[in-house]
Amino acid sequence: MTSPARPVLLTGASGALGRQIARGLGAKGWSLRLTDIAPFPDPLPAGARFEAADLNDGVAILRLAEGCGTILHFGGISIDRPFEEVFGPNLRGLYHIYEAARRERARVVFASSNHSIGFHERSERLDDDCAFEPDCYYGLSKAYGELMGRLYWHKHGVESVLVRIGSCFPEPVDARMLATWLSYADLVRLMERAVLAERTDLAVIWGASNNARSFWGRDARARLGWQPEDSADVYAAQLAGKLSGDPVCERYQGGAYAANGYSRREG
Ligand code: NAI
Ligand code: 15L
Repeated sequence: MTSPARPVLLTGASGALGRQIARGLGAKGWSLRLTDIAPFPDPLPAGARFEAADLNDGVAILRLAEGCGTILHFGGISIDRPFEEVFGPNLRGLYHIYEAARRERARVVFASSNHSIGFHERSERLDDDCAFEPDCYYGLSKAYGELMGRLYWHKHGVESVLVRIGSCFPEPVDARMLATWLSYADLVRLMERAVLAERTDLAVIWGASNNARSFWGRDARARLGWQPEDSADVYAAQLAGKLSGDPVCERYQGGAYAANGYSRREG
């Protein structure tokens, strides 16, 4: 079984996706450093250790990253919240992650989000070079994170895999997720490839399973050697009619996040 040469740091380890990644990569016997502001709720995998830290604490992040070859950055505010809440973990915290990566010559795998492009209409099929169209302050922080990745690539040669995750849950729950769903198993396989790929340079990946109704097209997955194996299509009969009833939500890829607080007057 292939293991990375240097330990992997995982932020947001106590969150929904962090726990899946810790379990999946831990089961491969990888050396993992897990961190989160909240305690890790599961039994620690054999090769893992956990240390609590706040992403706002740059010294702690630098220390946690010492000797690591990859940082899987999943920590921070993960939903639509007011600017003041998003600012510390997602903007300042992101800077701490990239400074640590520069010091360690480590690769960053950043959990970006479809909400960085959420104001594209659902009728559009987007490639990885589409314009950012954030649909909330949270989505804006993900666009900032991707731009931070670009800055550190061009200026310092820090590699980044920028994963625009759609909807990563145990299963899709509405019609929109027939396009955006990413299975946990596809997520873990993507993380494995993002760590093990010999070179990624600056790679943008659409984090979705193999969904026929996807809004998204070309990306850099071939460079990583990743292909999703699951699909939301098997839920189509059950979910196709499960719409929100809100025209703004249904118009835009970001759905409810685009609609939340929407006050634009049409015409
Ligand atoms: P989550 O909210 O379950 O996990 C985020 C973790 O970050 C939590 O455990 C939380 O304690 C930690 N955290 C928050 N503030 C922190 C701070 N100041 N310092 C250290 N840790 C802090 O979210 P989930 O669903 O696991 O998402 C993980 C990442 O993936 C997030 O960055 C999210 O934006 C991104 N993502 C998730 C999607 C999904 O469908 N689950 C879709 C798109 C992106
Ligand atoms: C996200 O970015 C969130 O982290 C997640 O909770 C979902 O809301 C997801 O997007 C989505 O768009 O379904």
